[in-house]
Amino acid sequence: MNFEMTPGWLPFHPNPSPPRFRLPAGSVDAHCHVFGPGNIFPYAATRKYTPCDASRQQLFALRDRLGFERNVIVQATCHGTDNSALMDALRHSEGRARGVASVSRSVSDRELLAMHEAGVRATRFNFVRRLVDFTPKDELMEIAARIAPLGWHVVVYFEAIDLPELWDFFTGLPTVVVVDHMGRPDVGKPADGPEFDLFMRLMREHPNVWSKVSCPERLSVSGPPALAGEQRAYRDVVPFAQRLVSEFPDRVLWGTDWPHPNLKDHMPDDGLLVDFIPHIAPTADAQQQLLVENPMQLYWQA
Ligand code: 0GY
Repeated sequence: MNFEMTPGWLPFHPNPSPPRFRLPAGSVDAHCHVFGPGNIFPYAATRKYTPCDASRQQLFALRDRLGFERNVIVQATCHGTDNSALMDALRHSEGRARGVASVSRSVSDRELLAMHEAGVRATRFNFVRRLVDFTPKDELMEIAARIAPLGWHVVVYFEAIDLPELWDFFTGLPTVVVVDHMGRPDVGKPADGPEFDLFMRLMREHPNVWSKVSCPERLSVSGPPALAGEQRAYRDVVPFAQRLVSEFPDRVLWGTDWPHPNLKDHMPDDGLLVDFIPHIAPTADAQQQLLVENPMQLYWQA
C-alpha cells in the first residue's frame, strides 16, 4: 500500500546526539510510538495525518542510543483502534516494552486478554480535536469499566482549555488516570496562573491522577536550544514541569514522544531532549522516581 506522508511532515531526527545527562540505570521512556511501517501495518482509514514510518527496530535503536532500558509505547491515532503495530513491537521487545492501546466498545474479552499478554497495561482516550472524532463519554466509561478488572489504567490526552468540561468525566474514571503532556498547558500563560492551577488542583484532589511531564518541544513558544547543550532550551516549559515534579514526585512520568508526530516548526534532537530532564527534576531522587520507580510501578508490577 502506498501511504503518502502529510505535506510538510517533519521526519524524526536521523542522528540524535548522545545525551550529556546520564540516565539512571533502568530508565523508562514512558511515551513513544511506532508508526507502521505502512506496508506491513497499514494506517487507519480514519486517521487525520499520515506520518513517516517509524519502526520498532528504529525505536529500540533509539532506546539503546539514549541509554533507556525500557519503553512504554502509546498507540497513535494514525493507527486508530488497530493495535497490530503496537502488539508486534511489544512482542519483539523481550519484555522491555509495555503498551497503551486504543480500543473501541466492540473489543472482545479475548482481544483484551491477548493485548494484556503482549504487555498492554492501559487504554488511551484522546480528546484533541485535530486528532480524533468525538466519542461519546458513556462509551468511554463503558470501556474503562471493561479494562479496570485487568488492572489497566486510562491515559488521557486533551488541551488545557478543555479541562473544565472534561473534569467530571476524568474524576469519575474507576482507574488510575495518566495525563499526557501535563494537559497541554498554554505556556504563554503563567505556571502559577488560574489555568495551570486548575490542573494542579485536579492532581491534588485526585491521588489517582498522574501526569507525563513530557513534550517541551511541543508546548514551547520560546523554542529549542540555539546551540547543543544550551541551558535555556524550552525554558518556558520548565516552570510547569518543575511544579508537577516537586509537588507530585511519585506521580510523574517522562517520555521522548519519539517520533514526534505533527510538529510544525522544528524536529528535536532526542539527545537534547534527555538533557532537558535535570532542569525539571534537579535531584537524583526526583530523577530516580520520574524515570525508574514511577513507570516501573505503573507498568511492570504484573
Ligand atoms: C503525541 C502527540 C500527538 C499525536 C498523537 O496519537 C497521536 O496521534 O498522540 C499530537 O499530535 O499532539 O503524544 O504523540
